Order: sequence, then C-alpha cells, then structure tokens
Amino acid sequence: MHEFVGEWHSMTMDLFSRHTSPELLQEKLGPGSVILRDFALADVVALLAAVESILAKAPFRHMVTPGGFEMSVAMSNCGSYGWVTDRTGYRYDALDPLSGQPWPGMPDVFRVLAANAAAQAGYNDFSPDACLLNRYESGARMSLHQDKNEKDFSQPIVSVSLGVSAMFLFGGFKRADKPAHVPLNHGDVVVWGGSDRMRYHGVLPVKQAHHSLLGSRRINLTFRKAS
Ligand code: MD6
Ligand code: FE
Repeated sequence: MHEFVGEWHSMTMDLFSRHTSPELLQEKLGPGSVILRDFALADVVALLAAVESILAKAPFRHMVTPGGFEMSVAMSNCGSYGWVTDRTGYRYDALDPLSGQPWPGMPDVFRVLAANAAAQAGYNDFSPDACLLNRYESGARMSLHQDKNEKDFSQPIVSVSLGVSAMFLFGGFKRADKPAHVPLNHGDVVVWGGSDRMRYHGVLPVKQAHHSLLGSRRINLTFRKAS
C-alpha cells in the first residue's frame, strides 16, 4: 500500500542540479493518493510569510465540535470558504465567525503550489476555493474522520505539512479499519482523491520536538474545492 513509485534522475543530474531540478520522490498511498516528498520545500519562506499575513486577519482558534469538545488543533482558513465547526455542526462558511468578515483571500503562492501538486498527482485543473490552516502543538491530534463537507468529491484534497513531523493515519472506508501509519515531514505534500477520497484519516498526537523555522509547531494546509 505504500510502494515506492518515484522517478530518479541520473546520479549526475542528482549531483549537479538538485537545487534547480529537485528529484521527484513520490510514494503511492492508494489508487488515488500520493505523497510528494519535499514538494513544498522551495516555497516554504513564501508560504510562511503568507500564513503570517492570514493569521493577522484570522487568528488560529480552537473550535468546538458538535459534541461540545474543544479541538486540540487550532484552525484558521483562507479563500472564498472556510471550514468551521461549532455546536450546530460542521460546514463551510464564507465568513469568519470570529470577525464576521470574509476569510482572507487565498495567496497566489498557496493556489499555485496546490494546483501544481494536484497536477503532479494526475489531477489537472484543481482550483481550490478553501484552505484550512491547522496548527498542532505538542500533544495535539486529529481523530479519524472523513472529509465530506465538500460539494464535489471528484476534486482531490491537497495537504501541505510544515514544521514538526507528525504521524498521519491513512485508514479505510470504515472508522474501525486499521490505518496505515505514514510519517509526514516539513515540506511534504499529500494529494488524495479518486477512489481514496472518502478514506478515514487522522493524525497521532504530535510529539514534543523542535523545528528550526516553526519551533514546537506543526502547521498543515489543506486545500479543497468546497463549493
Ligand atoms: C493534517 N489533514 O494533516 C490533517 N484531510 O493535519 C487532514 O485532515 C487531511 O491531510 C484530507 C486530506 C488530506 C489531509
Ligand atoms: Fe481531513
């Protein structure tokens, strides 16, 4: 399920051009899903600057589930729609409930990275209208869930991992199915869709660790076509 399908440039290419033409390290997770290792690395500085400007307008906050539990992951959004949860349910909303204002616009560096990653995975013309920003501090976790608030399940989801590493759980189509454990590191991008779109997935509690750019935090960006 986690077979290596990457292409390698020749050793010569590798030695002389790895900074301008990074090797493609792809790991197939399932028929519709792939990990693109290091895919976001070249854009990290621009991505983090864009994250900061989003957070200045729409700060991270701990939302509450319909069951009344505060999530350990802190969230914000950018784009035309943002994913929110409160006591009334999960949904996409054009307005930030904290400010009453539209979510900050999606930065070009986000949109272009997401579209390029999707295309690399075989999904052409991915045009996200929502990006959920997740912040994990030590101990934060995401329990097994399906992403099913989007209108069009033919569109993939693109997920970018930054900062401290985490163990991603990639499950089956029932919550009880035993998930694969997949480490996600700074700069890794996961694209998933097709027949894998409704798989249960989650994140194990993030361990105490230090990343040179993000300290003890992991930030995950997930791009969706919500509408
Ligand atoms: C996370 N990600 O990695 C949480 N959902 O922090 C998700 O819930 C997720 O990574 C759908 C597709 C990719 C993901
Ligand atoms: Fe998810």
